[in-house]
Amino acid sequence: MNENKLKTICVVGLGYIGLPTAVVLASRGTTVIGVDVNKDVVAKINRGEIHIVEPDLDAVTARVVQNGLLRAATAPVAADAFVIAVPTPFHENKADLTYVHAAAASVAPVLKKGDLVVLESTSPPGTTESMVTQLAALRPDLRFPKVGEDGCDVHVAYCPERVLPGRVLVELVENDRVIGGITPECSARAEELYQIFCTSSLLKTGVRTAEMCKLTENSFRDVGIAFANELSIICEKLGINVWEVIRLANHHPRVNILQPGPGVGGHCIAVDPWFIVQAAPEESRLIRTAREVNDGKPHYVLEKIKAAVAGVRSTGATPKVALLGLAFKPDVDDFRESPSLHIAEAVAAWNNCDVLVSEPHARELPGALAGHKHVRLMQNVRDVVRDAHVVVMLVNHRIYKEIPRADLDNKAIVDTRGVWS
Ligand code: SAJ
Repeated sequence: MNENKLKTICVVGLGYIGLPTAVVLASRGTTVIGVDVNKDVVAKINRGEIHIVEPDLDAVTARVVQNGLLRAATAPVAADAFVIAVPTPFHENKADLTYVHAAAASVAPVLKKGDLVVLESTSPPGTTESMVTQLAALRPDLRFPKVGEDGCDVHVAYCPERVLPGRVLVELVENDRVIGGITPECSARAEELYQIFCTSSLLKTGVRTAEMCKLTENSFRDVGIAFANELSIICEKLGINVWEVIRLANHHPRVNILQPGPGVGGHCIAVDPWFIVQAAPEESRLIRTAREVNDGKPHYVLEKIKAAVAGVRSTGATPKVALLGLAFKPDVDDFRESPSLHIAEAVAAWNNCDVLVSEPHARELPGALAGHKHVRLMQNVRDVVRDAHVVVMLVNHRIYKEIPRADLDNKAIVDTRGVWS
């Protein structure tokens, strides 16, 4: 049972973060109202079903909806705390805060003295304070917190999510959380919320530090991957096996190089560093360059495929190209910002070869791959490879370990993940 003072919590935005957060809070005995503007999502959740793919989330959702602790609605209702977990997309080199401001506007009418509002969406530094300014304008009858001042009617904090898709229910509970209140009193209030379900450390800090912390974590990873990707291009030029170099270098006790790949995908690491660049363009030279290196990697891979296709064509045959994997990383069914999908779409658009696609997590061809006569999605992995002249390893899904090395004999191989290198 929830012995906490926060008995009723409204979670605004029922996506990849908001829904699991709402479900986990409800599973601890809190009454949760999940809010989403999408009526279909709301109806589905109220039937005890889910609209995203995440291990075990379906069973826990069904249980908390059935026992009445979670219900979904299209608008916020009065509650003790409000968690905002809506998307912050990146448009024209700027963070688009439309959804954050719309969520804050929807919460404003039901706020009362003593409430807590926590923003979880990945945001450029200063966003939470701008949300407070907005709330204060909408509710002049309530006193909102100010950095460096004591006292307020409604506490406000920023607390970024840091969960890895595929492990969300575990990481929500076990990952340490950074909590940045507008004031220390706000941080303490927000800490009470995360105490409901977190078994990990709750680290309190200032609001802008918390916002920057999330961006820093993903930029750190992006810079690390860019280093690996640049290294792969350098080693190729010098005729050196990059995978062996990394494996050996990582034996050094203070070296831990990440893995090269076809580029960086997903909706976080490929986006969040731009929020830092936006905030300090002149100063963010390394972070910007890392983004450019990672964004450039698919073009490099495409040049290699192009050369392999030209090689087959010079023998008079119609080239058949096998593309293994379309997801943004191994063993997930998520194609958002996937460099592998972009590479596949570009190869399909050349219109000069047969394209055999393997993606164990797709029942039909996603994106712009659909509708081409010369592009086929094939279920059996060995068949895809058998029929091809050129085999391109794009995503090292577990299932590809089943491909015997002998199946690749006499084929041109473009291995972006080092599976066969
Ligand atoms: N990748 C490589 N080489 C590597 C590691 C990853 O090329 O060595 C590529 C992947 O193939 C993928 C991309 O990078 O295309 C991102 O994958 P990821 O597993 O590094 O990260 P995400 O996007 O699934 O999740 C990240 C996580 N952040 C960090 O690890 C710092 C997660 O903890 C965050 O919660 C999430 O972003 C988020 O929501 O911000």
